[in-house]
Amino acid sequence: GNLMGSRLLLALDETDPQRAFFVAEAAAPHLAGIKINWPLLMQGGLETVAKLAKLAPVICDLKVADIPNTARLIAEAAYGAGAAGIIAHAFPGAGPLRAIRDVAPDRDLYAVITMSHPGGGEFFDIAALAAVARDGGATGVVAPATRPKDITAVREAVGDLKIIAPGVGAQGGDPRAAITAGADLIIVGRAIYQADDPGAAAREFAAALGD
Ligand code: BMP
Repeated sequence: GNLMGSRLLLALDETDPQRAFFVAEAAAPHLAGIKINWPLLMQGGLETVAKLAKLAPVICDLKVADIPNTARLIAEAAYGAGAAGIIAHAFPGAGPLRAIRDVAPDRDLYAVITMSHPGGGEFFDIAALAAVARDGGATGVVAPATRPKDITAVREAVGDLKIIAPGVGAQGGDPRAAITAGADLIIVGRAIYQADDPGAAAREFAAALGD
């Protein structure tokens, strides 16, 4: 049994809002949260956040990478719509992260430390960006399930911040290896929302991640 609750975040990049809500409803009982990104937000609008928040906590993966004032305005919109968390890039520095944090000190802020695609680690300095995440008040970080060694390095650098790890399923990452390396939550998109039975797929991933 998994007494800690689900370790699974659904990356809901389904671009048809109706299909997205069907998937979210089917998967929700097995989820720690739903991550939405530009593809669904641009199709469904900001109201998508409030609708999904009725099913599970919503993380807005906006990959914010801007000056503090613009970051603040984006955060006001996303948290105001009901987001439980926002994902921002760390590379612009601690100032923009702090600006987001100040909008909603009781919600989550995740900073991207290094990315999951081939070559996605090339321009990201794990130690430096982990320090930015901490200075900026991030509550968590994003690190790649496709490179468990990087998750281990991120874990050493961020202490007890929450690590959420994309790259499982369609990108080839192994969920158990990511957890063993130090991830807290695993992010799965296509392998769930493109499945014939998204509810069953979510249940299987969640069960595989159980303690
Ligand atoms: P999928 O499981 O379909 O590959 O989806 C992964 C999700 O995680 C996507 O929403 C993607 O934008 C996001 N993501 C990622 O894949 N790698 C990163 O390094 C950072 C991400 O946010």
